[in-house]
Amino acid sequence: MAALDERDWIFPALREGAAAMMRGLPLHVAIAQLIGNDLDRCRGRQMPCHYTFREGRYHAMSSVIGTQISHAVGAAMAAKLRRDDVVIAGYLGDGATSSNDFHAGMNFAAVFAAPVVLICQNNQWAISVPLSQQSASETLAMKADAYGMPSVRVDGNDVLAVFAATRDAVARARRGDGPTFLELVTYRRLGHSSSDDPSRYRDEAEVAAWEKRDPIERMRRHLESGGAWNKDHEQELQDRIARDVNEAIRVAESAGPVSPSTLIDDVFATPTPQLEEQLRFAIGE
Ligand SMILES: Cc1ncc(C[n+]2csc(CCOP(=O)(O)OP(=O)(O)O)c2C)c(N)n1
Repeated sequence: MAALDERDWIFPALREGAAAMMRGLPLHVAIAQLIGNDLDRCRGRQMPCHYTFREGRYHAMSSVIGTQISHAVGAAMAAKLRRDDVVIAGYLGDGATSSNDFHAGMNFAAVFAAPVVLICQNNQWAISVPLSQQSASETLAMKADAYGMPSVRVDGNDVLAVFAATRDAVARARRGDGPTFLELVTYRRLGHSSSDDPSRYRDEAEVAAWEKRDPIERMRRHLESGGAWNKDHEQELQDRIARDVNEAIRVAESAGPVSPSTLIDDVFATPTPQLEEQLRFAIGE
C-alpha cells in the first residue's frame, strides 16, 4: 500500500481491510459495515468486511475467490485505453491461483500490457487446503513466465522487501511497461476465519516455526536497533489504537438500523410498481 500513489486503485482479496483504512476509511464506518446499520455505506447489503470506499479508490472485495483479478485487470485495461495515469493493485491469495479468473486475468494483463500489479499473498493455506494440493508448480511466481509477465518472489514477512518489490512493479506499470506478478511468501498463523479450527488439519510445529518469522516482530526489532522505536512508543501506540477502536465501536453502535426505504434504492432509476408495493409492505403501510 505504501508503494502506491493516492491516485492508484486497489482491488482487494480477503485480507486488505487495513489498506482501506490507510486510504482514510473511518474506523467507525468500517465497524458499522460489520453491523450493517445506518452508518454502513453498503446499507447492510454486503457481507462483513466488504467495505467499499470509492473516495479512497478502494474497490469492495468480492467473496467469490479470484473474481477480483479480472476486475483489477479490466480496470487497468480501461485506464490504459483512457490514457489515465493510474496503476491498479490487484490482490489475491494462493488459493485464488486455482481459479479461472486467475488464468484469464494473467493472460489479458500480459497481452494488453495492462498497468496492473498482481500481488499474491501466498500464506500457504486456502482454508484447509495446503498449497501442495493447490498447485504442482515449484513456485507461484513461475506461473507468470507462461503468460509472458515478469514476476518476483519475495519474503512476504520482510516489510521492506515487499515495499521495494511493489515500488519497482508500480514504477514499471506507470512507465507503460505492463504488469508484474508478485508472490509474497508468508504464512496464515491463525484460522482462516473465526469459525475455522486449523488444529484439525495442520501440524502445530509448522505454525510454531512460522511464529518465529513474525513480520511485525521483525520490523519492530529492525526499527528498535536503529533507534526509531522503543517500548514507550509501543505503549503509546497501543493505547492510542485501543482508544480509537473503542471510540469507533461506540460511534458505530450508536447508529440506528438501516432505513427500510433503502430496500429498493439503486435497483432501477425509477422503481417498478412491484418494488414500490414491496416497500409499502415492508414498512407496514
Ligand atoms: C469461487 C469460490 N470458491 C470457494 C470459496 C470459499 N472460500 C472462501 S475463502 C477460500 C480460501 C481462499 O484462499 P486463498 O485465496 O489462499 O486466500 P486466504 O484466505 O488464504 O487469504 C475459499 C475456498 C469462495 N469464496 N469462492
